[in-house]
Amino acid sequence: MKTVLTTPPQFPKDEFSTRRTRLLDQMERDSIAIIPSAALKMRNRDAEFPFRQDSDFLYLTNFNEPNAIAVLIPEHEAGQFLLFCREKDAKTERWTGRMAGLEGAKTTYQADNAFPIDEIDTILPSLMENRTTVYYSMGVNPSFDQQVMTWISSLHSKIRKGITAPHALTALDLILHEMRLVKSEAEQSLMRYAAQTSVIAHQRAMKRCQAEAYEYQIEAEILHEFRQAGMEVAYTSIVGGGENGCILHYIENNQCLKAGDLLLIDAGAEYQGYASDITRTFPVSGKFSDPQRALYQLVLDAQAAAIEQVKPNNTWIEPHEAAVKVLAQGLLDLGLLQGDLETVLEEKTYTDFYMHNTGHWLGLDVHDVGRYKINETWRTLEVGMVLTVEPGLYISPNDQVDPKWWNIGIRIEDDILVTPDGNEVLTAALLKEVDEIEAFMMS
Ligand SMILES: [Mn+2]
Repeated sequence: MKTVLTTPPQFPKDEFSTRRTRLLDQMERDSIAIIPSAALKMRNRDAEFPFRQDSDFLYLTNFNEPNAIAVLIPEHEAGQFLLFCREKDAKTERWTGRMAGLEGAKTTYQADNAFPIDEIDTILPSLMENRTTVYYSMGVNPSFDQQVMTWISSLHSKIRKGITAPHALTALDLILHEMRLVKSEAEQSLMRYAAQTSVIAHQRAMKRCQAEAYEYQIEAEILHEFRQAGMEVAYTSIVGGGENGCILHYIENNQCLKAGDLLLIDAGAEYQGYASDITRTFPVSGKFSDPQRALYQLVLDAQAAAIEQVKPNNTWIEPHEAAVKVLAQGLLDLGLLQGDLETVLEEKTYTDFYMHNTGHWLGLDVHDVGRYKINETWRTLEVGMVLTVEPGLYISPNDQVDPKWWNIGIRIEDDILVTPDGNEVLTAALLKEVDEIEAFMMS
């Protein structure tokens, strides 16, 4: 059952310079873009969280260190791509690991020039001289907003020398996040590779699941495969048995699994920054009860209807609408909702059982960047976009509902790439049909 992993895909040599050129081409000629790296975050006292680079910064530079700032300046004599970073220092490297340094920034990361980050307050304002527009991600990090303002105002003292300071700030996201939304061939390969590892991890969890195991033990099976492949979690895994499967972002993962319950696992690996995001729900002891099977099949049908709608020129909302329609009709048929389909859809009474959207963009961030609407209208799906399709049903104990449905929580989630012919399910190798799951767990 275990799928053999192919060789890890690599970026073509010019992937990152191509991205920068595409961004530079879309910027105003007399502008400058400033992109800060992520900072190290403290976990407690003097212990840090593992470093995770900011996704915008990573997308443009592939430079995986904190305390760095990338600067893009169209047609500037000092170069179009400048990197401020930490200077190489043997003593620091002894304690905290290898650094690229200024030379590495130029040779390995193709910066036209590199400067010590400690000198940014003097060098960056001079690069902003006579530029009118500054692109950056405003309003995301208040201290960075403040820093940009400080750099600009430091130029005002030079105005009598004939220097002009920038007078327009523009959100970089408008260009950059549209670029990130459509994945290159190389990005698609990386996402396919991350997806493969997640498939193997979910198979392992399914195979090793049994009553009386703890949720964290099943989580450990998932993590085992991620780390075996050298990957990280793209987000904290959700491993929820029985009623915990009804808590959408349950991450305690500390309860004992009971025979007869379902187990919901939402977990995905991250490869070179690219996320995968899979949810499967299956019976702890390998066999669905009748109510579980009925609801599971309904969610599965809703997911199939939604995936069918993922194709170029359909809008973002069409997969969701398809899923909701199937779920609503099914809930009526099973007696969980009353009335007629039209009223249920109009009054959204299904939201008692299905209260989230059917998916999100997927990429360097698990809930990836990119607008869902443009000018108030749902946007059109394009080749190269990647999204999740993840309908679910969550039935909490409630007087209005037959107790046989209580505490059943189900979600089924796959990662879908929009292709010229429709779509490719990147996570298709992971089984999800009722018979397949039962046969696999019993074998
Ligand atoms: Mn998701």
